[in-house]
Amino acid sequence: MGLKRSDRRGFLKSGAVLAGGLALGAVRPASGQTPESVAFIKGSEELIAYGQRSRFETAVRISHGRTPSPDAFGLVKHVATPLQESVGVITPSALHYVGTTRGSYIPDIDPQEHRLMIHGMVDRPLTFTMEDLKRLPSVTRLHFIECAANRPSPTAKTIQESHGMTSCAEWTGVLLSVLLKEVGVKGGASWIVAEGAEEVKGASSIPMAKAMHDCLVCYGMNGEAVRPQQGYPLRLLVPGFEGIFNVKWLRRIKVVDEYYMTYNDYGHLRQEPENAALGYLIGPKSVITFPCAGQQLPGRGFYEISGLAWSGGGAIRRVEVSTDGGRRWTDAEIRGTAYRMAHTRFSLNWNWDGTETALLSRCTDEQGKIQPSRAQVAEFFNVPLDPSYRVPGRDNTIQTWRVASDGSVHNAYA
Ligand SMILES: Nc1nc2c(c(=O)[nH]1)N[C@H]1C(S)=C(S)[C@@H](COP(=O)(O)O)O[C@H]1N2
Ligand SMILES: [Mo]
Repeated sequence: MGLKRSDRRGFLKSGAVLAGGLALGAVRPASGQTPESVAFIKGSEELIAYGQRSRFETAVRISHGRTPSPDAFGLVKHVATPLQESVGVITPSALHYVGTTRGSYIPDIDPQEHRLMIHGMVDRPLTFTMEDLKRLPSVTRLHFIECAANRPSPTAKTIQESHGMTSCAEWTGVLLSVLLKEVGVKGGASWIVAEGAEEVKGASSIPMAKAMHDCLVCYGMNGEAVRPQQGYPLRLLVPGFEGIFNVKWLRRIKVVDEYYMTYNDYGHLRQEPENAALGYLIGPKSVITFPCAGQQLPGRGFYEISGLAWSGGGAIRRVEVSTDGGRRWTDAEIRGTAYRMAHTRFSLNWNWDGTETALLSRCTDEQGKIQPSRAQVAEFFNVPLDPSYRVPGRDNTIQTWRVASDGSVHNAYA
């Protein structure tokens, strides 16, 4: 049962209803920590020059699916973010998921040598250096990226396995429209093809309307240079579109008048009409990050349910949470500002009575689109719902976590 925000203080004060492990009122320093006994991290020149997290923080990325990263040849494939440890909405750069379409060696690019060429159906083909790009007006925006491989799955043991192929970062760069105006797009041009610098080129065809609207050519990520695994020194950001469009190690944009087949289309072509109908946009989608599969609740009592919601269709307007398997839904609180095409944190106060239950979340975006259940998608496409039914295109269906009476939390996929 959800509690209004104003109820929370009073609720926390009555320690009796809190989970056993949460000993409010026992006021003494933790495990004998006195000012004299606190251990210190020895200052090293490296740690002063470039910091790192505490050795007690252990969240790490894992290989996504069955392909290990790096593989026997040193290729990096898909790597998933530990969403179960996420707080706020920004994914630390070191934990940002990695998507490499065909597996890739991470290019080691000297920014001094790097160039971005824009050519094709343009008045003035141009080649930009990193210095050129940094002279132009910049924008900084919070945006998520999500891989099409990110989907609720019957075999996932943890949220990292089912939902870890999305991350959100603060991106800084130049609007692609600024560069396209600089080269002068010719009449009749309707697509761009963006290409990466690695051996498989990671190229994608993107509609001109999107390119002109809000695509970013990024050199900055979370306050520093884009990380090599994310496309250093330059990547394209196509807000709200499926991950594969966000071309990393960006070195070439060709302006064209039709969709170009690229290596990326292998496995991603929308041949089936139902798949094509779903378009390129992500979501709306949400998932509860605490409590989630793989976690263990210490006992009955108060918990803040917390999660992330995002949509390719714009800002998240509403998130509802059910703590009784989907019978009743309560509006969750949106934490902070809900930015367009960015992860948005939501929360709901919950008093767990210690009996088995199921937790679900569903979100609505600014277009009024509501995250569907698997049953609704199956009904829409008029196919029987069984556990083997695979949602076509990008799967943004509702994720259910089952809380067992011993406090263990599990993936409930049906
Ligand atoms: N050049 C290039 N760009 C690429 C890819 C690639 O393999 N090569 N992978 C794409 C895929 S499939 C995804 S999901 C996103 C992942 O971005 P990230 O690694 O920064 O999370 O990058 C896209 N851009
Ligand atoms: Mo991807």
